[in-house]
Parts: sequence; C-alpha cells; structure tokens
Amino acid sequence: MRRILILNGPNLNLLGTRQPEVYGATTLSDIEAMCRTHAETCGVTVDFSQSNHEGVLIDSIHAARGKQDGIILNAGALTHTSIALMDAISSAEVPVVELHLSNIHARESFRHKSWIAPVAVGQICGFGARGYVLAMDALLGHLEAAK
Ligand code: CA2
Repeated sequence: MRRILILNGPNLNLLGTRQPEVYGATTLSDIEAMCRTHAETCGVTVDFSQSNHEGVLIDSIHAARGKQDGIILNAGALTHTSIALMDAISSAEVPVVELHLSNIHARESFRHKSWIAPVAVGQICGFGARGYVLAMDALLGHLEAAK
C-alpha cells in the first residue's frame, strides 16, 4: 500500500480559529479527517503532521526518504523564505506536491515567490481545504504515471 506524508508548516495549527475570511473556517483536524477518509477510498496510508519549526519540517522530509512514496507540503510562510526546505526536498528524492489553501499568486507580492515550486512535482493553491484532497489525487496520479 502506498504511503504519503501530509506535512504542514508554521501557524497552520491555527486554521479555523482566526482569519476565517482568508483561510476558511475548517480546522486542521477537520482537514486531517477529510484526508484520512479520502485515503481509505484510495487505499493509501496517510501520515499527517504539523510543526511551527523549520528544522522539524526538514527532519520530517529527511525521514520520508525510502519510507514515504510522496509528500504533500503546505510549508506556510516558509514557502517564501526557506532555501533550507528546498534543499531538503532536493536531497530526499521523494516527490512533493506543494499546496496552499489560498491563491498565493493573487495575494501580496512577497507570497508570489516559492522556493518549493522549483523542486516540487507541481503546485495546488486557491481551493481552500479541498486542495488537500486535490493534492492527494494529483500525487497519486503522478505516482501511477511514474510506475
Ligand atoms: O495559503 C496557504 O496555505 C499559506 O501557505 C498559508 C500561510 C501563508 O503564509 C502562505 O503565504 C500561504 C499562513 C498560514 C497561517 O495560517 C493561519 C491560520 C489561521 C490564522 C492565522 C494564520
């Protein structure tokens, strides 16, 4: 059975509790439940985690090597700043789908730059919480095509 890691970065633990006009009313626990339900339908195993710490996220990406078939990464604001995360993805040799709840390209210009995008299989953004399920389908489709 395929195994995928869904990794969430800084402040995403606050989802559903603040700024619902930007990020929606769905909590990260709701999103995890949605992903687990979808994983059962697709016959995949999901590991789901969140950290506010760049180094913890990097450790999780390193640990995914040889253990996970793919990663869905919402790196939060680190998307726009972290060359270290980009390097971790490059070295892990695990396909990554970059995910954002909001359409980062329609927001402030500092959110248009992504250090993840050049090392990701692709990017999904702007579809809110549903983007996680879309990202799972995109990743699984990519893995099937790469077989
Ligand atoms: O749209 C996304 O998913 C983002 O990755 C969310 C990040 C933001 O910095 C990126 O540019 C786009 C911010 C996550 C913060 O989440 C909060 C949730 C509720 C209240 C406050 C912050």
